[in-house]
Amino acid sequence: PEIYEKSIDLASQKILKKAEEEGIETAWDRYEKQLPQCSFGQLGVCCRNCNMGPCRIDPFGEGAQKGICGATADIIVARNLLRTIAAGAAAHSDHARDAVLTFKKMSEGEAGSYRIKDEAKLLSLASEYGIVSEGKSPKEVASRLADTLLQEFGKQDGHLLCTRRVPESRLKLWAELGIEPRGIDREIVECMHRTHIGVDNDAVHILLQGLRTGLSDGWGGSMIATDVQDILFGIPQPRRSTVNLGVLSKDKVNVIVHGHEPILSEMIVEAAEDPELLKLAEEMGAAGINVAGICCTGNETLMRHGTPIAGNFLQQELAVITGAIEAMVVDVQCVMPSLGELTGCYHTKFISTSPKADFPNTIRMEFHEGRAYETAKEIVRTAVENFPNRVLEKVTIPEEKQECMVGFSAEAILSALGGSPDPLIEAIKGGAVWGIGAVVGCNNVKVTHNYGHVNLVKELIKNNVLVVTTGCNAIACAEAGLLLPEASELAGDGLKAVCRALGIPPVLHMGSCVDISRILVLSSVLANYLGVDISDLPAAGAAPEWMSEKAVSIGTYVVSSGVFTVLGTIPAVLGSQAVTSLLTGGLNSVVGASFAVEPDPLKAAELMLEHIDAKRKALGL
Ligand code: BF8
Ligand code: SF4
Repeated sequence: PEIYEKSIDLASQKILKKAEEEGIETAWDRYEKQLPQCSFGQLGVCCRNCNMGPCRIDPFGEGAQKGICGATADIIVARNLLRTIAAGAAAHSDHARDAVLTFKKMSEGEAGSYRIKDEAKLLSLASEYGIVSEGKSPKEVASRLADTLLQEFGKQDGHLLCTRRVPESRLKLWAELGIEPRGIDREIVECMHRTHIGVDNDAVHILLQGLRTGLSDGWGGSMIATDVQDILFGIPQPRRSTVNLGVLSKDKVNVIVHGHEPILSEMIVEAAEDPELLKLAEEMGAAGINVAGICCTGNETLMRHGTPIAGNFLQQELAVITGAIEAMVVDVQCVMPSLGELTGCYHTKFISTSPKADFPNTIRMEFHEGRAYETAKEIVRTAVENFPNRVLEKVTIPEEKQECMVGFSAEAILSALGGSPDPLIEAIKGGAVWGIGAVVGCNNVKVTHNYGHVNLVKELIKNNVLVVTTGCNAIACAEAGLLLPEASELAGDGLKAVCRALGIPPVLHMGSCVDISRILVLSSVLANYLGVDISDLPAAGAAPEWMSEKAVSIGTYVVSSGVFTVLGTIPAVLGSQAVTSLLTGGLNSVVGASFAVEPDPLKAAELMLEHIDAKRKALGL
């Protein structure tokens, strides 16, 4: 494809051109080499769950219709989907576990670099979990809370406590369906068990476990991650920052934090302000130290400190190709292993930090809570000492950078509304805000980078739909200038007036992908305030360019929570008519919401608007 077909973003196009000129390979080149992609894989009808296989079902009905064990396309597709959900839920929830373990160690004085940043949130969360805080020190409360949260992972009986935030009607429905999540780890393990050869072999039965596992992520793991990170690092509040490759500095040391866990990136941001390292930077001839984020760890520091973001998922390689990065520091998730070879073409040091995640050609600097700040300083020092190795002839930093306004946690949104959801509810009732669109998710080389994100969101705000965003969609929107109050010029008259009155953008950045839990909380608040179920709200979700297993888990819990969701790239389920029609229709009569698949962002917006119209009508609006 031509460069403009790879990305709509000018900065990215410039660096793609540089890559071409330098003969550097990117994800787009590797995608081309994969074509045509395996159609059995695309349809989800290939099974490798035992060593009699691999088995595959002939989608045209001429060849094999059953695997060796007798599994049909329906069974194979459902089992594969369940494993995908399990992997996604595991990624979010294992991240959450590490946050809670850090929190626990902090409370015991074993993680000196961390402290309780938001005591009010600590106390309110503790009381939600039934922990009495009177007469206890904040650290004692934190310790008790950490123990309770850790039990949510390994719980052997009862259900997840987090789900008490859900409207009564929804909780009752889950209980009736038998999908109220139990222990977080338990749901994931049970998925692996059920998909072993000869266990669960009914597509519907398998998928119900998928819904339960998704819910254990959204209302469990992801929500715990968000809450604990807020206590440790603060609840995000509105602030301004800048995004895109142009945030890289030509005269400062550029340190990229890429991955997902603020446990690391928070420390790097702090270390970059250390006088000792700033002095060293000066000695190395640099004008300072510039930390910029990529992917969700970038979203975390953006939301809490206004640290700039260099790009979203498909810009990680491009950032290196600018030739301006001294260190690419990564932890877990969405980090391309290609960065190993790629950083070798430039002076960039590729530093891996998670005990769980190593990559080719990295410098290992394992990160442990006990000496978090010390390690962060060593990492930043490595970057600073690398500054003199920057090769000026190889450096191209695009001038494109865009201002944005971020930091819209549920708490911040409520306070922007004056402390109560009432003004938003009134705006929805009056029709100025026609509905709410939650647009989230990744980039995917199968579609033009940022095209789906930006066009879908623009179409929604044009139609007075207030958009909430997280993850790589949020970064795409920021790059397109949609996260500014001025972007309300692109909104319909109703939304424009509301944004002006409140001084907010028409697209609200709510955080990283685990922070989709903030969207869940917000929808619960609105539903409870109106006295309806989440599925009654004039709201719809979308993931226009999704690719990760985490996104599948997210889609599953969003739909199971009652929100219609449009996917922009096609999931590997079309090989089963039964599974496909359940996901895109049948689920409506089960959980009151379903999926749709629509690659064209304008048509996707239309589907969301139709859904919102129908919900408004049902509410008598
Ligand atoms: O957790 S949106 S590409 S970075 S998976 Fe990954 Fe997808 Fe981006 Fe954040 Ni979320
Ligand atoms: Fe084939 Fe069944 Fe084994 Fe899957 S579990 S590989 S369908 S025999």
